[in-house]
Amino acid sequence: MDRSDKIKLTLPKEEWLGHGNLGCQGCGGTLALRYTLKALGKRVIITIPACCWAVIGGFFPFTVFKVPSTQIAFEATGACCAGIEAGLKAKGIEDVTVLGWAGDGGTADIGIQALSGAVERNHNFLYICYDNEAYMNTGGQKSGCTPLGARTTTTPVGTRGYWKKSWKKNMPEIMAAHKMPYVATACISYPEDLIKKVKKASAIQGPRYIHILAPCPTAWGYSPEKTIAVGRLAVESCVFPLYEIENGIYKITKKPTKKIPVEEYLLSQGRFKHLPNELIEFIRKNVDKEWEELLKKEQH
Ligand SMILES: Cc1ncc(C[n+]2csc(CCOP(=O)(O)OP(=O)(O)O)c2C)c(N)n1
Repeated sequence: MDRSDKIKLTLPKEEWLGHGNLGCQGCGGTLALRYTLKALGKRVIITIPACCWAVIGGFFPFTVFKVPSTQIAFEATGACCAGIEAGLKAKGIEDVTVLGWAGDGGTADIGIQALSGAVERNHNFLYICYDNEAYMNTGGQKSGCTPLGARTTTTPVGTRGYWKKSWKKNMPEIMAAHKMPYVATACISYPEDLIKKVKKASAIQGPRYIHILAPCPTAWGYSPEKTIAVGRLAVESCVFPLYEIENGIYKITKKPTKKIPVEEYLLSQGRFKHLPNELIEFIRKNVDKEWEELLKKEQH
């Protein structure tokens, strides 16, 4: 009898990733795929472009994947998923989830065209972006999903304040504008919520999109054991709200009982340590405004 026979588990027991992955200590992206596969089970084919996960899985024959996976060019996740889906259809196979698994750079920047095209053509696939808010595999360069104010290797601070100057690209809203059947956000700090959404998405026909916040200790500048806590701060400060959009209907899945101050989230990480008070105040106002807008969308 192992420990899990004695305690009530809230997460599926099955693991579809083996031990010994090559992720950094405290990698949020690694948890994101681990939980996703717990939700999907073994009937899945994963498409992974250039990103941290192209490395984390390790090399054949030592790969941690216990399910089929393909690695393709950085920009091609959407196109590859569409091709796999067409192939499965031609063979009459209907019980396999086609999963696109890409970082925020591969999704919001270089892969957005292939993703948008595949969604517009109504392919039957699940696309998940694990968002660590920069190009981490190549050293932490800024992406379209890097939040305003963050220090990255291409937005260094130095004496001149070259932090990221533009607001984070809102991928869930961009995907929702495609009028697809299911769009959701999730965070690795709330695995039950994440798994519920992946399970729900896997039962829906057509294109589906989930955006998972996956904190990265290496580039965000906090110690590895704080990954879960940092993810919680993002959600509880409303910087990264958890919600789903099912056929255009918004539902917030986690409303913080007590909204924590935005600066508590920002100052938990080295990448925001340089921020002057005025900029923290500007970010706070925008976070509050976006949260109010989301609450209104939920009511309609
Ligand atoms: C066309 C092309 N440009 C650049 C690269 C180099 N490259 C490999 S991974 C990567 C970063 C990927 O960032 P992201 O998608 O955010 O995933 P993460 O590394 O953060 O997991 C880059 C720039 C590439 N492989 N192909």
